[in-house]
Parts: sequence; C-alpha cells; structure tokens
Amino acid sequence: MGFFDKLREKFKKKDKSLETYDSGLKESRDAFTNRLKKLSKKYSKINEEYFEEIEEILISADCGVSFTMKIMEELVEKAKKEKIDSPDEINELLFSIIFSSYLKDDEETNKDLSFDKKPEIILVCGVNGVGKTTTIAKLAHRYISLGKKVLLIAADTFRAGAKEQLTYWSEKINANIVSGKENSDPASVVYNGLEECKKNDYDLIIIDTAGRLQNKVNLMNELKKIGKVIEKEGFTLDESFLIIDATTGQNGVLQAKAFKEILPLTGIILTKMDGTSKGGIILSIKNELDIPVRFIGLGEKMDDLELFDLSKYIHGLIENE
Ligand SMILES: Nc1nc2c(ncn2[C@@H]2O[C@H](COP(=O)(O)OP(=O)(O)OP(=O)(O)O)[C@@H](O)[C@H]2O)c(=O)[nH]1
Ligand SMILES: [Mg+2]
Repeated sequence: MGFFDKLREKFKKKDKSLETYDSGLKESRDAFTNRLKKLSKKYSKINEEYFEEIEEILISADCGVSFTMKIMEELVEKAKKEKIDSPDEINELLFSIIFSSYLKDDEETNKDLSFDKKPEIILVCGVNGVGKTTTIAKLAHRYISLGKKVLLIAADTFRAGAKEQLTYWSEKINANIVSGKENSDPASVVYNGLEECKKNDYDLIIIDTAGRLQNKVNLMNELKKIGKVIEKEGFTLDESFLIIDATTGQNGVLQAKAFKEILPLTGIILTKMDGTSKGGIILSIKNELDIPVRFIGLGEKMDDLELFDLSKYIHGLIENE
C-alpha cells in the first residue's frame, strides 16, 4: 500500500478534528497539492525541470530554503534509486519523505498537556496581533469542555483593551479570570492570580502576556520576573508557548528565533493556518528551530484549535473531498 492509501486507510472514519484540519487547510492544499497535481498532468515523465518546479512549489508554500533543499536532495536520490519516473509517484514519494523527515527523531506529535500535577501553568507569549488572546480562550475552552477548572491571568497590562478582551472571552467560555490595572506590573497580576489559585484549586492556569519584542530587554525582564513570582509562590511553570501567525510565513520563524533566546519555549502554536497558503511553515519551524508545534489554529471559532498531528496535517494537505 502506498503512502497516500495508508493515510486514507488510517482516517477512513472522519472525526470532527480531521474535518477541522481538512477545511482549515484548504488554502494550503490549493497552493501546494493542487499545484503538484497540475504539474504531474503537464509532464508525462519526470526530468530535471520537473524537480525544479517542485522546488518552487515548496518554497512558495513557505517550507523554507534549507528544508526544501534537504527534501529535494532526498527526493532526487530516492527517485533515481527506486527508478521512479512517473510524476504521480514522485508526488507521493515527496509526501512520504516530508512525513518521515519530520518524524526522524521519533518526536511525537499530538502531545497534549500532561495534567500530571495541579495546577498546570502555561505562559503564552508572541508579538502583537498573532492571536495570543484568542488562542488562550480556545485553549481554556478546550480544557473546560474536558471538565477542567481553568483560571486565566491577564498579564498583558500594556496594550489598551487587552484585559477587556480576555474578560470578554472568559465570560463566553465560563473561565475565571484575574486581571490588573492598565500599565500595572504584570508580575503583580500573576501574583494575584496565584493567590486566587491557592484559595480555589485550579487544574490549569493560562497567563496572557504583552508581545513587546521591540524592547527585548524589557520583555526579558518582565518574563523573568513572572517566572520568579511563580517559583516564589511555590508553583512551577510547566509550559511556555510561543504563538506564531502562520500568515507571516518566514517572518514567524525569525520571531521564534528571537523568543527562543529570551525564554525556554516548550512549544509553538501556529494560528491562522486557515487564512494562508503557506502551510509549509510547520515544516520550516521544525527544521530550523526544533521546537515542537503543539497546537494549530484553523479558524476563528472557539473549536478551531487542534493538537498538532502530523498525519492529520498531511491528510488535510492532500485530501480533496
Ligand atoms: N482565521 C483565524 N483568525 C484567527 C486565528 N487565531 C486568531 N485569529 C484572529 O486574529 C486576530 C488577533 O487575535 P488576538 O487574539 O487579539 O491577538 P493577540 O496576539 O492577543 O494581539 P495583541 O494582544 O494585540 O498583541 C483576531 O481577529 C482573531 O480572531 C485563527 O486560527 N484563524
Ligand atoms: Mg492579546
């Protein structure tokens, strides 16, 4: 059984999450797989030009230059070795190489929060407008639906209206929230949040922060101070998630590099995957940063956040129905 058939077999029964992937990745599918399909109709046999066209498709899907080069080298080599010369088979080979190169170091995708202690604490950071606050609401909604007690801490005291936005969402999804005055010290808001947690036992705390990468030293100090407060109050920070807007393409990769220098990231959440044809950014992030993508945002609704699952992602890229 070929790679595509195996994947289809695995997902014979569609679940809701697969549907979110399939519909959210429509633009990437149009730009990536449908272009590949068109290409294979144009050529009856592969040649050097065919490979060059594949390379262009990978680059325009924002897979990144270094990842693209790596994949192309393997593709050409394997095609030669296995004597494959039909375009359709080459396309399938391309996906299977992408798939196995992602999983090479046996890293699991689909890694959920562990909840092996109480409360689990997540810090969320990222530059302006990438979707931090919305994603926090989606995360909270996900775990509230699973019966967890969730507290949101609005530690973005910098941007006007940030607190109100998170409060709006907290009311919609029935999460509790602790916030502070505009321009107050974010670490003091976190302190108040932890006090609330001591009184009322939560399973999960999610901290929203202001994304001021322009002032790296300030941001670093602010995040450090938040970390210290958490420790001093007898809690541990379990996850630091960086939010990246997928529509910004390679720029997002640069943001991740900058944030990685500021704090130890445990995961990336890619938002707005539904609004871009640059779905290859997932592959580029993995290749260049080696920080796992943990969740992806595939729409604006509260249910449109999914654990990142490589098989579902590839399925969403190839499936037409
Ligand atoms: N289509 C789509 N839109 C999204 C997604 N995630 C977030 N958005 C939208 O992105 C916009 C910005 O989201 P926010 O959550 O306010 O972003 P933020 O990072 O908190 O912004 P600041 O607090 O200003 O730095 C909103 O209009 C969201 O609805 C997604 O997965 N898909
Ligand atoms: Mg925000």
